Amino acid sequence: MVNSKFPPDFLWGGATAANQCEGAYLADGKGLSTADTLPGRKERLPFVFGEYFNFEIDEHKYFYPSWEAIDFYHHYKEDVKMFAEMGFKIFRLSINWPRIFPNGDDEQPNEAGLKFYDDLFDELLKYNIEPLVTISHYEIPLKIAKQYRGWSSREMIDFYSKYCEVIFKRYKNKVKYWLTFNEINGSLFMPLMSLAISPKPDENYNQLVFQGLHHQFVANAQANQLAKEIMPNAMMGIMCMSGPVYPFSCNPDDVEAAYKKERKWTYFCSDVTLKGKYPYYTDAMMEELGVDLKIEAGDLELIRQYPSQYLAFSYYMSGVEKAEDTGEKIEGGPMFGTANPYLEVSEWGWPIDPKGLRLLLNNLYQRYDVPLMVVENGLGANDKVEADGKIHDLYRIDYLRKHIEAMADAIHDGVDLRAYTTWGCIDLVSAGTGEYAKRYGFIYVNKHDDGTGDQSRTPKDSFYWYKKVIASNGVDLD
Ligand code: BGP
Repeated sequence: MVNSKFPPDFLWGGATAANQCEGAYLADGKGLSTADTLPGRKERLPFVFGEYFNFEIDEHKYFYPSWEAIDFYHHYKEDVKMFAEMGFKIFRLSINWPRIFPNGDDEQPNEAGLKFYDDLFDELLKYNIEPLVTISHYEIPLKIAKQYRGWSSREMIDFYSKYCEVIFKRYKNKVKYWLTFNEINGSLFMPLMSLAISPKPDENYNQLVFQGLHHQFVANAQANQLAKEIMPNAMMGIMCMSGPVYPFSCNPDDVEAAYKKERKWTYFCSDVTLKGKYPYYTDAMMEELGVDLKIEAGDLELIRQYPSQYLAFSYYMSGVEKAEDTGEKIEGGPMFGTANPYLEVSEWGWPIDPKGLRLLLNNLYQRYDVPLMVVENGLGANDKVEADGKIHDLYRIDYLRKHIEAMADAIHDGVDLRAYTTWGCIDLVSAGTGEYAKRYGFIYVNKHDDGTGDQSRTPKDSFYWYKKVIASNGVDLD
C-alpha cells in the first residue's frame, strides 16, 4: 500500500498469555503456577490490588478460571488457523514456566511441555506467523514461589536463568523475538502477579517490591547475556505497562506530582533495563520510598553490559495526577488516579485515550531511541451474541481504529514502531478480575463465568475488519 504510514514489514498481530488461555493446567506433567491459585469471577480483585494472599487453593470457596481457560492447549491449531485467516504476521504468547519446569527447581525439564511449544511454534511458522515469546507472564512455578517467597529471594535468578537456557537452546531456530518479563513495572502496584510477592499489612511494601525488581533486572541482564551466546540473532526486549500521566492542572504542584508519578511508574524499569544502569534519580527516589536496595558485587556491571534491545509495552490508558489527591478515583484500572473529564471510560472504568498513545510513543522513542512495539492494547467489553448469531462489536472497531490512527501519526512523527499485537486477540480470562465476561477478542469463545459454554469459536465483526486493516497495511480502517 503506497499511501500507508506503516512500514511494509510492519508486524500486525495479537497477544495472549499462557495462564489466561491455555487451560490444561495439569496436563502432560505441568506443575501448578501462581496463576492457577488465583480465584475468578472478580473474587481475585482484592488480592491483586493489595489484600494478603497465601497462594492456597480452596476449591469449595473459589472458582479457578486458569484451569480450563479457553483450552487453547487443545484448540491451538484451530485458533492459529483463524489468526492466519486474519493475516497475522506475529503472535505474542507466553511459555507457561511450570510446563517446562513443573516445580521450578527440577533437575531436568519436562519433555512433554517442551514439545507442546515446539508444535505450537511449528504451527505458527507454517502460516508465516512470527512468534513473539514472553518468558514470564504471571506463570511462576508455585513450588518455588512459595518456598522462596517469589522474587523477593535472589534464588529466583538462577531458576529463571536455567529455564531461559533450556528454552533458548530448544527454540533458537524458531523464535527470534523474546520478552523477558511481562509488564515488569506492573509489580509496583500488583506485586502478586509478576513477583509472586504479597506484602503483609505490617511489612515495608516498597522494600519488598524494589528488591524483587532488582532481582528481575539482574535476571533480565543474565537472560540477555545467555541469548547473545546461544542465539546471537535473537531480539531481546523488555515489556512495560505504559501510559502518560497528565497533571490535573497547570499548577506547578500538580505538574510536579504528575512528573514524579510518570517517572516512577512509566519510566523507572525501562530506564534501568534499556539504559543499562539505575537512573540518576534512583537514590533520591529510594530515600523517599524508604528502600535500602541490596545489590551484590557484579550486579550493576551485568546490567550495564546486557541491556534490552527493544521496548515492548502495553497501552490501555493514561493517568491524571493531582498534588493533593482529593479527586475522584478511577476504579479497576491499573493507572489509578484522578478521573479525566475529557475521556470516556470502558465498561470496566478504564479511560480511553488514543491521543495519549501518540504522545507516549514519542516520549518513549525520544527517551530510549530503540525500536518500539505495542504488544497489548484493546477494549475489554461484555460482548453479546445477537439474534442473528453474530457479535457486532462496532465499539471495539472504533476503539482500535483510533489507536491505529494514533500509531500511524507517531510513525509519521518519526517513531520507529515495529509491531502491534492487540491484547486477547481471542477471548480469554481477564488477568485483573479473573472473568471470562471481560472480552477483548476478534474471536468469540463460548465460555462463561458460570462454567457453561462449549468452547466453540466464532469470528466477531472486528475479525473481518482487522483482516482488512492488515491486508491494507493499516490504510483501510473503515
Ligand atoms: C495487562 C496484562 C495482561 C492482560 C491485560 C488486560 O496488565 O499483561 O495479562 O490481562 O492487562 O487486563 P485485564 O485482563 O485485567 O483486563
